[in-house]
Amino acid sequence: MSRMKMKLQEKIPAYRDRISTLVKEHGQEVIDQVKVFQLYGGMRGLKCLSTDISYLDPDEGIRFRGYTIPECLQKLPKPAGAEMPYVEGHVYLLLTGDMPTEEDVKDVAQDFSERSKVPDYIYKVLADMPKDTHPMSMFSAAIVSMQRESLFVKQYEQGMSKMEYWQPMYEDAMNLMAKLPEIAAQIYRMKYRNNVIIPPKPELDFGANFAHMMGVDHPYDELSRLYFMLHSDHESGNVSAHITHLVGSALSDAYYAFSAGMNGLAGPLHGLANQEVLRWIQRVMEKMDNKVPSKESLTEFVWETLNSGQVIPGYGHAVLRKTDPRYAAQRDFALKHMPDDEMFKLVSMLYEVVPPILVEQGKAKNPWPNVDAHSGVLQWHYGVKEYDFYTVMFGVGRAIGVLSNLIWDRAVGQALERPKSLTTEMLEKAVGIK
Ligand code: CMX
Repeated sequence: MSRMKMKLQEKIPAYRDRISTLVKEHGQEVIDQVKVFQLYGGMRGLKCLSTDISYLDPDEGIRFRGYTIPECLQKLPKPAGAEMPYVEGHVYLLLTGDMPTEEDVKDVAQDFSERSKVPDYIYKVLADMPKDTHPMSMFSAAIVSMQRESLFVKQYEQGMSKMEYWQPMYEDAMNLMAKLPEIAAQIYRMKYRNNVIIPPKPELDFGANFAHMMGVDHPYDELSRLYFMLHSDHESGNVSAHITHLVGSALSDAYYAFSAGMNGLAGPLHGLANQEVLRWIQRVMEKMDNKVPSKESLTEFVWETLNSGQVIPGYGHAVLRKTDPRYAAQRDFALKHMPDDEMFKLVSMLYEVVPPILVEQGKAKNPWPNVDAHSGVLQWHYGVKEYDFYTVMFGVGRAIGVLSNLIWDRAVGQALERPKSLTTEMLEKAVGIK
């Protein structure tokens, strides 16, 4: 058994006891109240989910198992001479809650490399899809096509105790995570590089192997490690995390649950915003004859977008009320590696121009940039210009968080999710409308 799985096996019983005490002794205590607007307003702010894997503070941003992004970047083990930590170490941290040692990380890396072979039939499925299929549809289809590999399903069919559910879920989740970099990179090469596939190098770490299969040189390996870590988790209420959890609550396996989560990530208000940002930036550049615009003309363009009833992609957030630290981490990377990039200069100018406009417009609760405002420009700089693909990379990162949550869901026996709905008439009566 891997060190990581052993660590989980040690931790799960005490955790189960903690939750069962909480529910048994305090199950009837009220922690939040539902307001009418929340029923129509996407349940915004409603405290009705629980996870210990990450927590999103509106002002501070995300903490992974209690660690801020700068703390993770500093404390997680790194490959020799590298700037960014191993993704494998971040997986260990999210899943177990403990900062990994070098040995722990090597063990996860070895485990991933043994699980990384993608079944050949996946490439047949992808090759048969129409050429104009969106890469996120290909990604989701590849994941759900592997559902027949699920160990959870096989063991469930044979009959298994509820206490054991987490074990095959762990196997499915790890098998899936290990295969995603190759699936993503091959979708890219199939679609945008004339189907010239670069075979994996299993001796490389998660991020470096992805960069290698994409065919992009250093420091794209560093960027990939950073990118996957930053996109891994954002507590439980965002669409991709919540769907994965919801579908998993029906005891659907990791393949069904995660592909459903990816279909949610593919929405323009969620993960697809990173492609929308690039599309929008391209429109600005085209309008300005591919030169960085003046602040005045950029201001005009931002207002034009707003006045035509569209959102400024990459700005605003359902929970955050300050600049997203994931944006800040990517900005630090750009300042170090590509300070003179024209598009980066434009992104920096947007950072100055957009927030005061959104404040003046007075609608968005958060005028500051989110993760998606910066990710595309870094990819573009290293030649990954096919922005339809960006959400797939978001998905590879997001897998780490949502699949870790799915393992814990089964470990603590999270129930089938089934909230209650009311009719409009009932609501009108409840508030006294006759
Ligand atoms: N540009 C223009 N208007 C915006 C805006 C933006 N970037 N962000 C919010 N608003 C508007 C909303 O559309 C809403 O308008 P209506 O009242 O007319 O419906 C109003 O401001 C209030 O919205 P909010 O409460 O501040 O934000 P929500 O929680 O409803 O939505 C989000 C959050 C992210 C969907 C929204 O800010 C948005 O559409 N941003 C642009 C898309 C984006 O960047 N998405 C990526 C988010 C990160 C991720 O999940 O990947």
